Amino acid sequence: RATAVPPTTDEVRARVRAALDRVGATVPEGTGLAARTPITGDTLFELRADTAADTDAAIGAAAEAFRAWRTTPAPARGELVRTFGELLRAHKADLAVLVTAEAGKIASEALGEVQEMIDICDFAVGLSRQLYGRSIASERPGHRLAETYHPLGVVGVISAFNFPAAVWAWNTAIALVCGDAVVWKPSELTPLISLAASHLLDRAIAATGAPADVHRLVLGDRAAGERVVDDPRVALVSATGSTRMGREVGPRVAARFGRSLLELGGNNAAVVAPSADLRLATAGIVFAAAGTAGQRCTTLRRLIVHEDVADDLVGRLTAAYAGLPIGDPYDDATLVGPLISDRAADTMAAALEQARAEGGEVLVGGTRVPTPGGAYVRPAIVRMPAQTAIVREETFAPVLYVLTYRTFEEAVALHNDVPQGLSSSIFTQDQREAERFLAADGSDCGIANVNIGTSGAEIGGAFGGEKETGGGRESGSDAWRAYMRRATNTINYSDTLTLAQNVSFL
Ligand code: UN1
Repeated sequence: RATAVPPTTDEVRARVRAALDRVGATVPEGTGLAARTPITGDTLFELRADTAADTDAAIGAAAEAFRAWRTTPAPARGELVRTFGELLRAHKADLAVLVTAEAGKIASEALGEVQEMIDICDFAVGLSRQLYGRSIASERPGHRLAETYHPLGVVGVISAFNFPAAVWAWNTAIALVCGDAVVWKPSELTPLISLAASHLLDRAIAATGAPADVHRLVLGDRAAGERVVDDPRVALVSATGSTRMGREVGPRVAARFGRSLLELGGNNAAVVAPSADLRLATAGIVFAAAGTAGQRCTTLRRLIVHEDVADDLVGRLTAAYAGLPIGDPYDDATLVGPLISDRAADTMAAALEQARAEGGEVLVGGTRVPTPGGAYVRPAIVRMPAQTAIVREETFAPVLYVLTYRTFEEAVALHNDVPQGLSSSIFTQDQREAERFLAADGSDCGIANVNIGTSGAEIGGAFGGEKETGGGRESGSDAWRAYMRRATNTINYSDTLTLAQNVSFL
């Protein structure tokens, strides 16, 4: 399929400037950080990076703001998030322009990312009147047991390039209604969307009279993230990124008895059973595997298909892949934009080479689309003889490995036999099989779906995964509890002191 020619760097810069102007955000010009676009691979602006002292000061200011914020009534905190959500609605298109410029997402997915931000604000506003604790039956007469949820402190949010704004919003909207202050260290690959989103929150803070430092943005590289991770004033570190990053962050935060919430790698699979509706499965698989150019943590990376339907399904998938429009992510017709960097394209090429060495056959894609700049690749489907070493790894690019199975037990065993545990799905019309996939001895992931792909979760559910994915849960359901501290209260309203467990003393 003919590819849409990407715009020039000057064209991208002009769009970005206009979007930033409409939002009202200014770019701190200086040195230390380059805002780049994967659309052409070039630099858009040189920015001033925050120093170590700036980072420490931001954490200190947030800690100070927390002291006032924690006693602001939760529904009043919700008012800040409601106002922020309205600004997001008004600037949805502007933010999407920036997401496309820095992360390379196609237009509809960039708008979808901003929609997730709006949705989580709505959720958080409702939550601001529902931070419920339990009331518990006491074993003693004249006593009452209850639990109270209190604000936790400063939340450090470390976010990744691929969801440069939504994942921050999940954390921040919830943390703010929970009475926490937030220090945000975004990916150094996406400073402009961070500046814009943070500026809109600052506008909401000013409009509602919340403490100015209840949110602080820190722009910098890995060292800035490390300061957030190691600072004892940061009560919770919520970090999204690679398993390698999480392996460092988790123990460092634990060493100072801080809390961490980790959203790390995924190696998500779909099982396709003989009864599956293959038309629906094809659509679900193509979006999950090739959408966002394979750069979601929920991207479908492994297909475990019953041998009776494998040829039919693979035929449909290769045909769909051959027609995927690749190129300018601002063009509405494009479905696959650029990878984040040349390095990502090299990693993809190396993975395909290893897959071949391990007996794999590339059925479609895997090559680079020639463009003057930017890393545009054709999403690949690779048939594998077994779940070899490369299949067990997360390669952050559009590579879908196909494995076949004979029995359901074999499919589940293959499914769970990877180190990661984020998202999973089964395509089947057999209800027993669907339920077995969702049961205790079925999928071992934090997300398990039926007749829908692995990616594109709604914000209403808790988001996160097991094993090397890190165990954290963000976004909806009761994920808010991670952002608060729980106090258990025993109240004696009798005139006698009764000890628990029938202990007698004095
Ligand atoms: C991520 O890739 O880090 O479920 C988050 C999804 C999106 C979020 C992905 N709602 O694909």
